[in-house]
Amino acid sequence: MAKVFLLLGGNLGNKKVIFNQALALLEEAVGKIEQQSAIYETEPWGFESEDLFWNQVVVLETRLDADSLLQETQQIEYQLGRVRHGAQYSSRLIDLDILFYDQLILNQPRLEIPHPRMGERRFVLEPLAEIAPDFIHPASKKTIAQLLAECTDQLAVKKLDA
Ligand code: PH2
Ligand code: MG
Ligand code: MG
Repeated sequence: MAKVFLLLGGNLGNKKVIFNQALALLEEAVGKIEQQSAIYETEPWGFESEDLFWNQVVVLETRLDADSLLQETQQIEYQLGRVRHGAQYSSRLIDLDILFYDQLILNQPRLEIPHPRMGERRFVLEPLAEIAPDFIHPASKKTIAQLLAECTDQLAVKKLDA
């Protein structure tokens, strides 16, 4: 079994309903959820929008290999109504990103693990540090707590009450 960290993100529609559906579909298609962070309300990173994001990190145990995991998460995104608008960042109902797959390092055009931009993104590091501050990033060998301490992203990341 592999331990995988996923990031949920979305800034359109009924986020509460969509996040609950995403978690249920992940448990069906990927594996048991072992840990989940609080939900964070976050300013859009890398593009302009009035619509704030919700972000959450979950840890699952899975029998899927990394490619199958990507297929399943994309399938869930489409099932929940995701449409892609080309290469630019844009508002979306749901995004499921693979942050870590055990200590695997993968650099394929279609799939990079660990997620290549997490160090620049407070909306990833805050929820990740809540549940796994001592997890070691397999490429940089830094802990999540260290990456968060070094992160210069100033965009607002606010933990919501459960
Ligand atoms: N995802 C992006 C681009 N910008 N900003 C926030 N706050 N949260 C996200 O999940 C997010 C983003 C690309 O996937
Ligand atoms: Mg993303
Ligand atoms: Mg994505």
